Amino acid sequence: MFTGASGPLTPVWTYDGTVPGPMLRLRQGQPARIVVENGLNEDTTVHWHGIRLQNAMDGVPGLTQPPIKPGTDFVYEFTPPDAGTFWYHPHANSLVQLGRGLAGALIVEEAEPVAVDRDLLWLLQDWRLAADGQMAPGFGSTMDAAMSGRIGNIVTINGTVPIDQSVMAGERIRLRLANASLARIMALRFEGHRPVVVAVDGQPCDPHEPEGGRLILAPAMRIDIVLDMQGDPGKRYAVIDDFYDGLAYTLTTLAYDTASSLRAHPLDVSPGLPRNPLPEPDLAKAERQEIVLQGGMMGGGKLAGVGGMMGMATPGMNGGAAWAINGMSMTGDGHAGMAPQFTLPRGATCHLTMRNETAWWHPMHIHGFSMLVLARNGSPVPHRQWQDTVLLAPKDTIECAFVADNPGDWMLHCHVADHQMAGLMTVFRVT
Ligand SMILES: [Cu+2]
Repeated sequence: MFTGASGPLTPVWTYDGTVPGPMLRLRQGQPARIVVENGLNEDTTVHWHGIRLQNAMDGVPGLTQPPIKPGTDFVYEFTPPDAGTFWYHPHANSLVQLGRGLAGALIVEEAEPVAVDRDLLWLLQDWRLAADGQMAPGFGSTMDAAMSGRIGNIVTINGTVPIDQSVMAGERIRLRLANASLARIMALRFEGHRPVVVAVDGQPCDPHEPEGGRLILAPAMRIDIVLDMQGDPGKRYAVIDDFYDGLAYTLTTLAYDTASSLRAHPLDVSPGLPRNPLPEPDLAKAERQEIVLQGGMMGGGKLAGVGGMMGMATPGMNGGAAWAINGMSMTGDGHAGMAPQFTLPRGATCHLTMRNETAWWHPMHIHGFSMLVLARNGSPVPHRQWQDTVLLAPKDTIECAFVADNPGDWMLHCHVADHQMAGLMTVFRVT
């Protein structure tokens, strides 16, 4: 019942009976052991998105582990090196399994607690429901696959469509935003407030206000913000997502308690977070690699799929390839026999250029590593930022770097699930 007690029931797939799955809280540097039992009627795995862990625990079927068969289990054991906001989801038949609800948040707590009044998390999910509240059919349709992916018609926060978020004047909130949608890109604005970005994809950055006050959150990305609640007691302020032109909507509303402010003056303590132990790229000695994203429908833009496109030559027909990386289409989800696109010697710095030749947006996700983002379209990026999921606008070129310190075969793919399934996926090897 995403829309409240009176709304229709929507059958979903769950971890431990809830959507989203249970919020896992781990401690930085402390070993974790998580047993996954597969109660589905199909193979699954769990990918711990953004965690730099041993390859065998990365959860890609056929590449890093055998799939978890129905009625069997698999034990994931890893020690998270980085504190921050992460999430978990299946990496088998992802489009359907993630789209039907399998996702959860994973918080790795800092060794020393961060000084805020409240620590909140919004796990955002986007659903395409039919009028009767049932999951709309047509997962993997040709149209979705070759265009913007399966964008839905209802967005939930932690499993419900919320009307209000109760807040107190004067409090400082750490708000962890995680986009677990299949395809929806979001641009969030907090009316009357000035969010400060303190971490992206779990990795702390220099605290800064986002350009134009908009937080761009593509599928699989996380942004931690610090919000000083400077609104007036008793008032209400909208949180608006206006990424798609003409399709802005109010995601939720910050509803202030009528009590007077907790503080006479806003906190002047810097909201910065302690850095994680990421290896520093050595750009002077870097191995250069380039991946080129190709395919999709002509035209493009932020959103298409309604009218006008029928009758064109259609890539992605019958679940085939609609996309390619360097001329090669790896389709479906993780499977056996995925040959690496390139190989890096262990310890080398990789200078990776990603060039989007398509007319569509792609959040590119790297497994096992966090990448230092260097430049976008030739210009250095304004804030020193590490990301495991980097959003490329149509025709964008992004340069990043990372130290290949973790051996294994790792995936690099678009996190629009339809795009990944239809060919926007590759593998690289660290020996
Ligand atoms: Cu994509």
